[in-house]
Amino acid sequence: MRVAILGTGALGGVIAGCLADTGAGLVCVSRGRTAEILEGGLTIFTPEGTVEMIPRDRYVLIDSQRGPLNETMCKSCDVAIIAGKADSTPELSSIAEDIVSEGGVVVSIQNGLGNSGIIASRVGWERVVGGSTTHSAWRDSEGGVHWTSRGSMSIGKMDGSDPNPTEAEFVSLLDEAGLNPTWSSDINKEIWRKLMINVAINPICAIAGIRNGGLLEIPELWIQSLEAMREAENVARASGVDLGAMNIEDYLRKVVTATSENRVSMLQDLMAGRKTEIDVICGAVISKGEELGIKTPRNEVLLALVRGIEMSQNHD
Ligand code: KPL
Repeated sequence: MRVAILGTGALGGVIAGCLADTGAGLVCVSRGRTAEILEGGLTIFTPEGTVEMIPRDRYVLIDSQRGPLNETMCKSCDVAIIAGKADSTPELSSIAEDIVSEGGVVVSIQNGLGNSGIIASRVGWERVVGGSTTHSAWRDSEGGVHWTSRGSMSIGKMDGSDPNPTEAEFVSLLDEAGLNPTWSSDINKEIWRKLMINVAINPICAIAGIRNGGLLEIPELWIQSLEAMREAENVARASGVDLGAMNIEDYLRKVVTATSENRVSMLQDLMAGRKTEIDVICGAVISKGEELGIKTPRNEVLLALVRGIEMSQNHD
């Protein structure tokens, strides 16, 4: 099976590194400085403290800034995994359309709502697989990927259908790679559960400039995180997402504890002067809430504060 990873940043790097230990053909798509770094191989610091070096000859590297795909790469992959930031989804979907074979599929494991719809507009819903992951990672300035906590991955069709043979083979491959995958018959629920976590952790840790574990040490912040999460939960339930009976405080505590040493992706973005994913996180909750007549004041404040910081760093 040949797999392309579109957006080989922190999480994409973890997936590439794990797949490198399997027999899969690997294509890493990146751009600019990240592509330059990948020219020298990929270094992964595992949660167990070992360092893995993935040699450059283990993957084909495509710098997406260097123009259209080489003809030999077109339709060459069975699966394209989109692992980039939400604002790169339109560009990465177009690359996915070119690189994936006729019977191939495109998997999104990104944060936020709405990525699947953008991908479907390029390749059709029947070829889109939604996803969500609790693996967490960050990348240092030399491009080293620090896999901070070993989690799991859920993937599934947005209509809840069973996996086709390519999708089933892909799940087995992720399993062989040690990425703890499961095929979900309700991936929309998994995407919303992850969104609730991102709403609770990302903006507050980014604004306060703290690691995830800091939320447990500062009760005033913990209360705000929980409130933001509750708003997202209300919107999810009103949208018809079957979250079942869940204790959101326990769930949040479990994730914060497992990722306590992490600098959340939004904090990493602000520290690097990059645009954040606030629009597809709090922004998505607010607009869904507006559609359904549900108020989301915490999310509004968090969105405004993060946008304010972005603007002070000269973003649009
Ligand atoms: O998804 C994450 C992120 O950093 O974006 C969490 C789960 C909050 C881990 O840090």
